Amino acid sequence: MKRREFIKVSSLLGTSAAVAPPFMLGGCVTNPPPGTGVVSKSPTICDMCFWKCAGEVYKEDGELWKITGNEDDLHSGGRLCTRGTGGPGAYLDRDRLKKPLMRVTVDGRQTFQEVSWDEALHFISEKMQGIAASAGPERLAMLHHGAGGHHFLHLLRAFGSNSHAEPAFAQCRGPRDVGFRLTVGESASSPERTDMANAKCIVLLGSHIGENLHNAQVQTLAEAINKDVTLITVDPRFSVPAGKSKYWLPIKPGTDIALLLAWMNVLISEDLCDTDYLDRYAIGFEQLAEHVREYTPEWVYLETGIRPEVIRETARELAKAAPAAIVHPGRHAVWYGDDTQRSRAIAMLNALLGSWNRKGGFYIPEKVALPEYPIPEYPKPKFSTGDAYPGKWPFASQGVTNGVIDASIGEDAFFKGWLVYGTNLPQSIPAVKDKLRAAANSLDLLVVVETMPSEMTGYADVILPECTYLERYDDLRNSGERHPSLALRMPAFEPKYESKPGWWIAKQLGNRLGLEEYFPWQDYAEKLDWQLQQVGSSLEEMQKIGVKNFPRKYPLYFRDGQRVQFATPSRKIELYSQQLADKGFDPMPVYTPPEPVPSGYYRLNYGRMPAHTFGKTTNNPLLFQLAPENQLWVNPMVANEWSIKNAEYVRLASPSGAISNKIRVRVTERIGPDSVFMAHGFGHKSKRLRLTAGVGADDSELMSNIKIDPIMGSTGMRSNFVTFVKEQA
Ligand SMILES: Nc1nc2c(c(=O)[nH]1)N[C@H]1C(S)=C(S)[C@@H](COP(=O)(O)OP(=O)(O)OC[C@H]3O[C@@H](n4cnc5c(=O)[nH]c(N)nc54)[C@H](O)[C@@H]3O)O[C@H]1N2
Ligand SMILES: Nc1nc2c(c(=O)[nH]1)N[C@H]1C(S)=C(S)[C@@H](COP(=O)(O)OP(=O)(O)OC[C@H]3O[C@@H](n4cnc5c(=O)[nH]c(N)nc54)[C@H](O)[C@@H]3O)O[C@H]1N2
Ligand code: SF4
Ligand SMILES: [Mo]
Repeated sequence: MKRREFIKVSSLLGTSAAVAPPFMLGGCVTNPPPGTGVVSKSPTICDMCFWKCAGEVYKEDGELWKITGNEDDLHSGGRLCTRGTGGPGAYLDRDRLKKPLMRVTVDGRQTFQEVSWDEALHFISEKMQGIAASAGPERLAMLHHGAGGHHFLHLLRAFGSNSHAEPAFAQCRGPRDVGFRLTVGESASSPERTDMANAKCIVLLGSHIGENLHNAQVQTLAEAINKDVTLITVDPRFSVPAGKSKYWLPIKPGTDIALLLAWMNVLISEDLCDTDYLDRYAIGFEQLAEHVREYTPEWVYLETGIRPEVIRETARELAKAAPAAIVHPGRHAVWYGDDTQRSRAIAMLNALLGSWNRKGGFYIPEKVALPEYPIPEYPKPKFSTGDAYPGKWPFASQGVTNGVIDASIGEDAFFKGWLVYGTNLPQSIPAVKDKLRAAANSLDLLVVVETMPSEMTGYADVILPECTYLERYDDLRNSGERHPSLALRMPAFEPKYESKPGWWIAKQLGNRLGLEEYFPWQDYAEKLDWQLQQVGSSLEEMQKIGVKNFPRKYPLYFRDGQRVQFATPSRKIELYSQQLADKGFDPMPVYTPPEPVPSGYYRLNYGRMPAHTFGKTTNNPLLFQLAPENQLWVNPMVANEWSIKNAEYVRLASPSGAISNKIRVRVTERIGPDSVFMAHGFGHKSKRLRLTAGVGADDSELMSNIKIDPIMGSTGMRSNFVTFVKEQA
């Protein structure tokens, strides 16, 4: 077996002109001089994050001018966020991958060599066939994130495997979705099905909407604030929404379950629950009442630091507003390893308020009934992803990234090959680099499909350059939400360099693998047109309008007294979960105190910054100019103790000895003295990301103390501690 060295994707790639494009002045897209040129526009779906806002790409004389929101798009309120407006930077980035690259050994040293598409695809299909013949197609797994991954999932399934995992589950919203499913039988959806614009009271529990810039959510929260919603923000940090809240509850990190149980205690002991709703729809109320009896506001105060009268007052505010009350499910829910239980507590609290599927609480999402293009049935795989880690995480409803990675290490590893699409695992999974190296050494094939020379590409056998979202068709957007709609992403430009669209790459591989019948269309336009014709539209129409809104077929909320079957074993909302009890877990959430902060250390808090999406946009030339680096929030007392000045650079160290890149300090009262805070996505190591390489610190590399949720396998990341290593002058 060959050993793979980590290769820095280096100067093998050609460079393009070093001049800034004409519209890139001062970090934002500027208007061209009036009256010049011919302006045209075409529709797109933004890919600067995963929210999928519909936009319009404007060109002047065929040259990219700007991207704006599509005014008919209810999903985005017709507007793009800062990152969406910076989309041209993704297309123009000089550091983009330009040609397929293959790992070769030259003079005993491994390096990447430019190869033709033919050569790269031939190599991959031979290896895939080898894996299928020797071990079975199921031994090929996919790790992915983002809409474009669908083309490769289709290829994987046609090939005979359904083994896949994404960090959007185990490193993001997995525990939330599982917690809600265990309780109300459904997930909180993406986009989140919160009816914020109609809510009278909203609790944000560690969900920093405003810094977390999911577009429509920010707009509906702003709408609610304009209508005088009672906003309660529970966050140890004075976040953007905390500043707009009636109540800011600076909770002691890791104690949220105690607060949620105390709120339930108040609602039940003061008879403030929606008893009609509970009688009709829920089971386990008596057990819950008994369970939360000990979680009195007085007791919980000692754990959370939130005064008993504030706990009571906020519980009453929620009850007063109910059912137009939302305890927001959050999104990045992987905190302390008890995350499914915390998410369950959130779902249960919403049930006590009667807000699930009620106006001002949660709504029932609806999609357009869009038929799939007819293809033969996929072969039935002999194994599913979970068979690679039997007995672990019984409620994992999707593949678990860490499980797949662990099952790819060693001679006898379960998985023999990986397709990696649109995910930068070295940054998005803490404490994973040694494992990635070991997996890369064990696997027979490791393909990375990317637009940029990310850290992940350094582990590949073959790197395939995908063109950006502005140069390709992808699937129609058809998300379950308030207003069913379809949106089109189409190419505004020919793919630059030798990059290719994902659908083309998947189809080429399919053809080489004898799977032509799964790719019966000539190109993706043909497939999309067929689908659109089935719902009374056409590609031609969508190319003009970009977004088509459809009427709802079903009510947005439960009707009064409606009989409902929930998708749980009891067909009711399960306040008491027999499913969990049967597998040896607590049937109702139990609070366990978080690990204390070791002396001399600070809790590592992290989150989002408005101008960037993780590490995916930090090299974007437009967004780089807006926000070149992340900052470390430090409380003045702590700064004083360490003699650290505002704007000074420091390094951080973890208890296991990891040292971060240097990061600029922002001294602020908005963070307490027990924690520091930074935005995730910086501190890139790949030198070919020439703008962002080495700039700012990476929270992931400081995370050695991760807490895996035993229920569904997610990676709790908030239990990490750091201390300062001062830069020598
Ligand atoms: N330490 C830490 N870890 C985290 C988080 C955190 O806050 N802190 N957040 C977690 C969360 S919430 C999530 S959702 C995950 C996200 O984790 P990932 O999905 O891995 O996100 P990124 O790190 O942005 O990596 C996306 C990669 O896709 C590439 N890419 C961009 N556009 C395209 C395209 O059109 N085609 C292809 N093929 N590739 C493209 C980018 O260049 C980039 O390398 O990370 C999780 N991990
Ligand atoms: N601009 C921008 N927006 C984004 C993204 C992006 O990369 N950039 N990524 C998107 C994605 S994929 C996701 S998943 C979401 C994530 O967005 P969110 O779900 O909002 O989550 P986080 O980014 O983890 O930030 C959570 C907040 O939790 C607070 N916090 C920390 N510890 C605790 C605690 O113990 N208790 C409580 N109550 N609060 C705590 C932090 O101070 C922080 O303010 O953002 C999305 N939106
Ligand atoms: S929220 Fe912003 S970055 Fe995300 S899809 Fe919408 S406009 Fe693009
Ligand atoms: Mo996420």
